[in-house]
Amino acid sequence: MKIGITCYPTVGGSGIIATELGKLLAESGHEIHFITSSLPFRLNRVYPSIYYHEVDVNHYPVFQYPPYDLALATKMAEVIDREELDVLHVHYAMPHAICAILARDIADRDVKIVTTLHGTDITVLGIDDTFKKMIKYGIERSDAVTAVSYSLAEETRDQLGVEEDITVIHNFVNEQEYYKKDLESLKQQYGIQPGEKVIIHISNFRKVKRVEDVVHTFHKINQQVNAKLLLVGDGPEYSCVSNLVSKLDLKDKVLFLGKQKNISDLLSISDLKVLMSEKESFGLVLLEAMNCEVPCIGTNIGGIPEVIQHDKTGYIVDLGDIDQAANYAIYLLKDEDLLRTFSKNALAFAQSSFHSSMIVKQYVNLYDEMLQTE
Ligand code: GMT
Repeated sequence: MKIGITCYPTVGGSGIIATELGKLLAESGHEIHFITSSLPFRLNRVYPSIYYHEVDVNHYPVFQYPPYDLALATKMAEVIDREELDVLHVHYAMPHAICAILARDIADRDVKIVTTLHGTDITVLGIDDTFKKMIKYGIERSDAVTAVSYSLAEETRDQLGVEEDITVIHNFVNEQEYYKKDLESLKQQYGIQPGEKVIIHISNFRKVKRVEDVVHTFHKINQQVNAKLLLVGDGPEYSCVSNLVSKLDLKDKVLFLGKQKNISDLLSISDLKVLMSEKESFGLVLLEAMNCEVPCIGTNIGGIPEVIQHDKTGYIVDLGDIDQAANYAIYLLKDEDLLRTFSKNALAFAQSSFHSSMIVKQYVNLYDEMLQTE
């Protein structure tokens, strides 16, 4: 098949999924055309059957705002015709599905449009009446729609009144990259003492991630377990979080690592992952952790309970319940046997339910079904 892929190419779960999917599809013999505003950050080497078509937005002085969406639709239409695409798979309804629909109208040949919903377009934009109708239109005019969790599919139906089928295809990780490595020396380089436990949080520090809850949870854990907290990522809440760390006198215990590329190395030196988000359609970082044998504590929100098996691979707590999160963490971190069991369970669950080979097959089956129905 010849498959076009559009996503936000910068750091973020949806961009990672779109790019890794393209790479795996190319490995299994399909021809992939990325149509994006910049080179997807995970395309870090040459792949013979992957092509990249850059969307360039002209900054004519007459336009008050650069027309990115129209430039994208034009580029999509050009690629559909020139490369004879069978499928155009877009990640995010807003604006990518809308652009794809416009491109299909402009192009001379037909193409099947698959839209994958990742969360923010539904859980944030879907609440905004300005965009609601537009997002619904994008979903209804796609040939197939997928969501990364049952929770997101249900929320889409509830919020937008969409009646079309939404196929749930969970996220996956690149197992070649996410596995537990022996990196004791890295621990020493970070000043982590032997016997000290490592708790990790990775996010883009948006408000919805509630990183302050992570710090409060850690504060309680640290009163009973000798531990360090690794905070990975950067974003709007960074300075609030940093102030809180100082206020709680945790500066020696919390390491702010900023944006990092080799996340699996950091996960490999971690004992527990904490994600206290108030919105999370899936929580790809949890799956990354599980593949590196790290149990997780997460909130009872969105897709998180589909990823964490409570009392087996980690624990689920109510939103904002830092006491419960800390109690579970202390209980787990104090019991080496239980911690080892949870680590093994986490890896086993990731492999049995979210393995990339299974997930990619689900996308290919969907493309096949769509191409067979006229
Ligand atoms: O979480 C973010 O802020 C980034 C966002 C994105 O667009 O990459 O993540 C969303 O998509 C990921 C991949 O499907 C999911 O794992 C995240 O849970 C989802 N984020 C939210 O729903 C807030």
